[in-house]
Amino acid sequence: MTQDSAVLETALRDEYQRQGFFILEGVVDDAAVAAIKADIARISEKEGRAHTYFDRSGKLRRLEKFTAESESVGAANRRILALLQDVFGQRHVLFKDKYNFKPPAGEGFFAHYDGVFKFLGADGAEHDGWYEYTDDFVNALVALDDFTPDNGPLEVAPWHNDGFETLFQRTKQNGTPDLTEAEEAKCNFKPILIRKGGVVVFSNRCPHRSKKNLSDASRGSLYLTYNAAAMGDFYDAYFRDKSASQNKTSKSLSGEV
Ligand SMILES: O=C(O)CCC(=O)C(=O)O
Repeated sequence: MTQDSAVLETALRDEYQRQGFFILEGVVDDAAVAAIKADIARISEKEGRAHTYFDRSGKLRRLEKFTAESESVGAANRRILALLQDVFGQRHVLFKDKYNFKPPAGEGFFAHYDGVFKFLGADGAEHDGWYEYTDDFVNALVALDDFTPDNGPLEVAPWHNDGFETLFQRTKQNGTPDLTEAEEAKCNFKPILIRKGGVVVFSNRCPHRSKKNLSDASRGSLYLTYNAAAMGDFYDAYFRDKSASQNKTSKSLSGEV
């Protein structure tokens, strides 16, 4: 590690501790972005694939659980793991992976935390969303297209650094992690206008949302979510439980149409 990179990593850690997120441009180069998009297109064409979600107008909205099927996503995952190690001084493991397509006119996402909901498991018992596994998650969003004011960029607010029950009380408590309108109105959201190849690292406790894509081009984003390796590896358990969940509400979240 050079002195310059050590200074940068300390600044990023301070920023994360203050507001729950930081932005880093130029993490993934253009060739790697193109390779990820090509792999995702290939995987999304697999007939009858599980972990594939459509929006209410039938547009492809999201793909999940694909890192093992893509060399390029695997490389991005390793790059992010190294970044988290440098910034937080701690080893992380992948908790979940998703790709949001956001085609032209594709739906936005209501303001929400990540993982703060209750679900009815296959055992018929109620479980605490992601907190069923552990209680601290870091998202890395890799922008695969430039985020512009028109294409429904991610908007992030400083984190609510509270535990599950306090966060849960601020949600609609309807099987999604969506915030109530009153709580959303209290947040100071910032649109993240990063360029393709940039990364936003943010806590699952940061309220975030996005609007519909009003541009005429798709806006792809890869989300890799991590937890500290010391807490365990929950990737397979998470996807097994998500598939078995008896919740009737959307498992890929919804937003304004
Ligand atoms: O990609 C977006 O527009 C926001 C996605 C989001 O908030 C989510 O998938 O949790």
